[in-house]
Amino acid sequence: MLDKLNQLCEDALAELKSQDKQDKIDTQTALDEWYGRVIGRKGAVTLLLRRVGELPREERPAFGRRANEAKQALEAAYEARAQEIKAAELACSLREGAIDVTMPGRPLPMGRLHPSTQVLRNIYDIFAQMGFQVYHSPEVETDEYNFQWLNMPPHHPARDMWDTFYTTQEGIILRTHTSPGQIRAMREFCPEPIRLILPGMCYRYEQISARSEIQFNQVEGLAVGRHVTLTDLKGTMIEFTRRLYGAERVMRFRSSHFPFTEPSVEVDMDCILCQGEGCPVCKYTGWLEIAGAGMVHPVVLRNGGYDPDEYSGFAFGMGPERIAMQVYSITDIRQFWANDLRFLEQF
Ligand code: FA5
Repeated sequence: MLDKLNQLCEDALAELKSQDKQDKIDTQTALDEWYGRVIGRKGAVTLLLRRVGELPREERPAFGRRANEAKQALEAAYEARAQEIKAAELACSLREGAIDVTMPGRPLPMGRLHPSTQVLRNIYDIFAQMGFQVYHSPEVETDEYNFQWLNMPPHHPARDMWDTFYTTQEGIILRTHTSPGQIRAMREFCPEPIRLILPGMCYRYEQISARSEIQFNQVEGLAVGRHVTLTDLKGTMIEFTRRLYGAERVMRFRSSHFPFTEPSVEVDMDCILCQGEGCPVCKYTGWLEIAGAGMVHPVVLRNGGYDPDEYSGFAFGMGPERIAMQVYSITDIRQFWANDLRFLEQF
């Protein structure tokens, strides 16, 4: 029985050390299987040890000693192999998960400001230097603010100038221009003097074309106080256009009509593309319109809370997308909301 024990022990250790590819014990699962088969509760060595009672009494102590030695040797061999397997697995996972720190990184796509936002911010900066604050008013408006208090009662023919998006709620519309903000600002600040710009989105139920969108930004300007004159409006517009387009560019006032200003003008710049010579963009006139403007109508001043005998004011409304089109020579306004990266990445 002692020989059998020695043989079992020798075979088990040899199996553990075997480098033969097929028999090699190189995973924890294979090692556990070996353990169960050799020294587990039903392992060959364990079963043999239980048969010690079959030996003659005098042989039992020697067998017992040898059995202990064998068991300890097998346990130690098991532990050593388990350590080797663990180290090999760690080395393998380090090798496979290795990071090549010399590899160039993946470029992160950087967002940027929309061209309309860039022009808007440019406009804010210029007017801020002239003492104008930014005032926001709602995009969803009432008929009163958008038309009536701007001197356009129901059925006034001038309403046709602004093709309107109506909502299912009576009297609630999408603002067609930023001018309703004039009334809101005046009512908030009256009787204080006012110097504001009112930027934001406007909506018109218009035929979409290269020059006209159904949604676009406007920047309204409003100055109210004692002795505000048309000269102040002209000086402000000249200063603004010089700062935006450069000192060499020419601006002109052309008489016009808006129900909420009297007198009313259109502000034109000499065409950036042909330098005033005449081209298809300026329809061979040499001029491009950038804003509507005028002196605030007495009725509008009164609707805002100011006495027109004491106070006067000027107002203007410009389209930043049209301005951006001139500055960057963009030929189609539809590009602004088309979400085409090939267009947006150019700014
Ligand atoms: C107005 O909207 C007046 N409220 C402007 C105003 C304000 C006049 C204060 C007097 C005093 P108008 O409809 O012309 O005016 O629009 C003003 C500017 O908005 C235009 O010069 C243009 O730059 C821009 N704009 C108008 N319609 C569109 C459109 N469909 N798409 C893009 N921009 C537009």
